[in-house]
Amino acid sequence: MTHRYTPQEIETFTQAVLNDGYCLLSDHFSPATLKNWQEAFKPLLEEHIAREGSLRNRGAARYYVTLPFDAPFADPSIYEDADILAIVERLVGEDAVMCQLATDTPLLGSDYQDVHRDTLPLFPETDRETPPYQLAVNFPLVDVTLENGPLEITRGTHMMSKTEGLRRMESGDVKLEPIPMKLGDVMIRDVRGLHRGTPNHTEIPRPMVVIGYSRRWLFRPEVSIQVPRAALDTLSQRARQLLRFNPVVESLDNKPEAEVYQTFAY
Ligand SMILES: O=C(O)CCC(=O)C(=O)O
Repeated sequence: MTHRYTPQEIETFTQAVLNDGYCLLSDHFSPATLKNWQEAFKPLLEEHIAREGSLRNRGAARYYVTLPFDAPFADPSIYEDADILAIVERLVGEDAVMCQLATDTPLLGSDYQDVHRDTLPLFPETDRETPPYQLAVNFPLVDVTLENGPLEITRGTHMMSKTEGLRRMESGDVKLEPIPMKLGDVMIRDVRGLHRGTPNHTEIPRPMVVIGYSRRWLFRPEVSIQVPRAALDTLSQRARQLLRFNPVVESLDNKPEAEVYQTFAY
């Protein structure tokens, strides 16, 4: 896998995540690849809504759908991207794991979510934050505009308690900023940064992929990637290393009744 960015640029992105809580890599993934994902995702979203649409656990008309570790989504050009992994390793360690492959999709009728973080603090009794331990690599399957539900995110709140982050929002020191993204753009974010989903005012769903990478010792029972045994032999050394703590399954056909990741906002 080849790098697009120099080591200095990789360091700049890494520092942005450490300081602001996120960075953006413009025009990073091939739009043609993502259009294939978009086509393959449509029936998965429909099936998901038919199966558990009534749960509405992400808010009205907003769905969290796990992607199967199968073509086209089990794509090393995406999850083994050299630049992204270089940034991920600097943030959560060379022995990082990949623990989540999923999507968030607001539809017409969706609303503002409550401002939240995607993880609990490691040491809640101290009110202090630590270096990063869980990252989301987010990229949309359509262009994200101000009309179709951009993620709104705050800078710097990953390094303070939620209470303090909300207080600074209240006082105006910290602002929620909408992040429009083109197909191909990638955001790497520390999931502790305060953020929220916003309404999609268009008829077209706005899927945002989330690939989770974390420290090797972090256990989030809500997320995992079921790796089909038959795929194991086709994986690179790097992929096997990244996926090493995920369950290996005989078949991807036995889906759980509902998404396991129901409680999501902390
Ligand atoms: O995809 C989005 O717009 C945000 C969704 C989100 O933050 C969540 O459901 O945790």
